[in-house]
Amino acid sequence: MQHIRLGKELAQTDFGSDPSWRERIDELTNYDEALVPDYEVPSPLLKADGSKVRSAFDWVNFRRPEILQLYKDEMYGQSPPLPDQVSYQLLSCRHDALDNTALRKEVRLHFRMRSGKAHYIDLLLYAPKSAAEKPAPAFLGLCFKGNHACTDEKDVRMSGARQKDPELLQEEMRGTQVERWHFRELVKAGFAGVVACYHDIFPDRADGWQDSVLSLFEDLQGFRGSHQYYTAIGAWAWGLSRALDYLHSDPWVDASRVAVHGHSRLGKTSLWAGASDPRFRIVISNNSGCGGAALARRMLGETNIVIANAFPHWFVKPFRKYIANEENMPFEQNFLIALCAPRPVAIGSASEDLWADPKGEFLSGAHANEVYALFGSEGSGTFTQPEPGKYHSADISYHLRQGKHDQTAFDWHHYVQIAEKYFFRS
Ligand code: GTR
Repeated sequence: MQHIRLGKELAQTDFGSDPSWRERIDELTNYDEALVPDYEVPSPLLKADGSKVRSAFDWVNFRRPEILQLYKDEMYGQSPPLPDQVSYQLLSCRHDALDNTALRKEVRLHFRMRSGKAHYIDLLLYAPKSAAEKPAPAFLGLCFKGNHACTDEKDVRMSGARQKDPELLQEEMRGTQVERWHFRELVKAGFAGVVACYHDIFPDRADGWQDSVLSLFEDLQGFRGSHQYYTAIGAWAWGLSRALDYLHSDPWVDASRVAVHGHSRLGKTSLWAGASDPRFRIVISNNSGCGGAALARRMLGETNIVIANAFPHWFVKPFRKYIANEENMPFEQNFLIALCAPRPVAIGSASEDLWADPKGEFLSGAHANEVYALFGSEGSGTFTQPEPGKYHSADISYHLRQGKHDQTAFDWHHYVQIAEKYFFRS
């Protein structure tokens, strides 16, 4: 297994800013199921002292906090504190949005510190017209290209400026990711849809620290790479929680029925947000892959050596000890799904997205079943990966869409079905 040997050889190398290592990614990557090493998926129920969790009480009060702490210390970082002051500013409001089928508002979340430091995040929110009388359940997620890319409405404010990428702020960017957001269909189905741009929380680059919300709490001038305690993924998840705080004050939204969703690196983020903040009632991971739903030990597609070097700001420094050392991680990504128990989790994969290891994404859900069982739930109820194109709906849902790495209408249909089941019918 050449890819594993090479990984071990290079494990101690900090690729830093040397771009030449990227040429070795192919050599470090395996896509062949036959070359998946023998691995054992650890049980989230097994405590550090070797004893086994036997009750939901034990899980909630002892084992769950232990795993959460492990993830904070070794992977996603600590949850940043609350700012000294939080306030909300209504930037715009329309009752005739999306061809007069929806309500729409833009809200700025202001964070201020006594030191004078300040940061803000802009939310774009669509809701069904009925939400004016009766608050609607919502889908909340972060986007890659600015709020203006998620809608075809031209008067939506641009966001994402903290990334300092002029391309994001060009008029041509408007409406380029409409399918990923599905706002018109969500509103028709009775849901609100809420988005913010992840760059506005932490600009997604190794030196994004000083422009991130984390600089409210620490002087990060000139800092780059991995931090001992904080991460970009942790900051993005924190931003989702602050957006949820806001939704509690918005009369159009029922904040007790919010599904958090995200695609790819933002799927890793939605899983971490859902795992660390139990107020999210449904947790959706779309093509989240390595560092998200995919089991690390399979080492199929992206692995720790690649992700930790390509995106050093996504994980804390201690995560580096698991580079080419997946088999010795004291946790596995089924633990991340288990942290959401017994809330519904939906995992979406794509058949051509081997980089994200669809089978590994499915299996992490199945290997969380034993934790769901403590709550009287079957979890996924199966260890057999559903056929491509079929929706498997359970407390841990799964589907394998035919096609590439993306979040499409096919994915959305499943997520909407699941939200209808849990938000409208139970
Ligand atoms: C890739 C990265 C993946 C995934 C993806 C994305 O470059 O290796 O882990 O997060 O980006 O976010 O689109």
